Amino acid sequence: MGRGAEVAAQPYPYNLPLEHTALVMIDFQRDFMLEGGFGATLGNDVGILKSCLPAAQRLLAAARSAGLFVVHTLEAHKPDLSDLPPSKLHRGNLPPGLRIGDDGSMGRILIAGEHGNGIMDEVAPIEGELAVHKPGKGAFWATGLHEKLRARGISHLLFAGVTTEVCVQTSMREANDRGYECLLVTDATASYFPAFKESAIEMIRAQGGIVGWTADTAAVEAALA
Ligand code: C5J
Repeated sequence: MGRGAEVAAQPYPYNLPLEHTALVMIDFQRDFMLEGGFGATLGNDVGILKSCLPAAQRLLAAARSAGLFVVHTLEAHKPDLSDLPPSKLHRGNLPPGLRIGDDGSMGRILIAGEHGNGIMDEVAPIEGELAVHKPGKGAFWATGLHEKLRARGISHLLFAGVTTEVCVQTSMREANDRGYECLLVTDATASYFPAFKESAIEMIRAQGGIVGWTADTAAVEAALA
């Protein structure tokens, strides 16, 4: 199986094979983390998400140093909205909020290629890393991500990103059902609702790790060093 590492995780230690592990950075986008984006238009206090950026930067650096494959996801729709179901377009009842595709202060809301839809500079992808546009909350719906990971022999996934209980948890559950061994890095993820973040963490690792493991960035750094 090659080189491995053990992370001090909950509910018990997590063993990862370095050549078969990827870091998945979920939706670290301006649309969720800054004023003028999708998150703000839904009525959320977006400032709270920035709390996870320092840990996410450290995690990304550790993964890059260890040679892990890195995936970045972006919740993004095509400019013609052909991948946007009416149910998603019309969800939300928070006037004067903007809808997906409308013009906002960072460009069209949640549309691929717009400035607001891009990844925060602090954790931006570099050459050789995979950036995946996803029209849904989960990273495996309509993206081809599973096939790309399988082609590289990836079996283990470390998850970070925003928001914990929506796109991160959905993606982790999708991955778990596809047979990946998943670990959520707890301080490298954030929610607009801190209580939801804590609940998601508990749900993931309950029942002997029914969705996967959890550990903080320091534990992952120690394992990858
Ligand atoms: C949401 C996400 N919350 N990235 N997206 O709509 O979690």
